[in-house]
Amino acid sequence: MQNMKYILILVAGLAIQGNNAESASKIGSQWVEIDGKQYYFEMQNYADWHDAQALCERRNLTLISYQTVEKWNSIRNFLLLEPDFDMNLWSSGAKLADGQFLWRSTGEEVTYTDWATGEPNLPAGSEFCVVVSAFPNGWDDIECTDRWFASVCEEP
Ligand SMILES: [Ca+2]
Repeated sequence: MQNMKYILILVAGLAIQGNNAESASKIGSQWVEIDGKQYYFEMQNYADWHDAQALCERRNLTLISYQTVEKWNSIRNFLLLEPDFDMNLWSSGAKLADGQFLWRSTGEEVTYTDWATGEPNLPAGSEFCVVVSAFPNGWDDIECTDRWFASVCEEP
C-alpha cells in the first residue's frame, strides 16, 4: 500500500513537473526537486548533527543552508504538504564560540533567520547546532550530539 502511494505521488509529481518553476515534485522516494533544485530528504536515518553531515557527504552532498527567506519558505511549504516527512530537520547552521552563527556547509555567516520564539536561547553555551521546524514554524539552536533528527542534503 505504501508503494502504491509513492507511485501515485510520483505520477502526480511528473504531471506537474515542468509546468511551473516554483512547483515541487517528488522524483524519487527522497529526492525532491523544489524551485529547480534537487534536495535529498534523509527521512529514514535519524542522526545527530555530525552524523547528519556524514550522511549527506556520503552522497557527495552537504547539509542544507537557508540563506534566504525564499529558500526556507520553499522547503517549509513542501514539508507542510508531505505528512510522511518529518517537520524537524537538521540544517548546516552552527554556532561559533563567540555566539555568531555560520552555515557550515558554505562558510557563510547566517544573515536571514527565522528563530522560534525565545530562540536562540544559548543556554550555558551548550546548544551549537541549528534544527529547523516547518511546523510549528521556527528554528532552534540545540545540542549537536544529544538529539536525533531527519535532515535535508543539497548539492554543494
Ligand atoms: Ca535553543
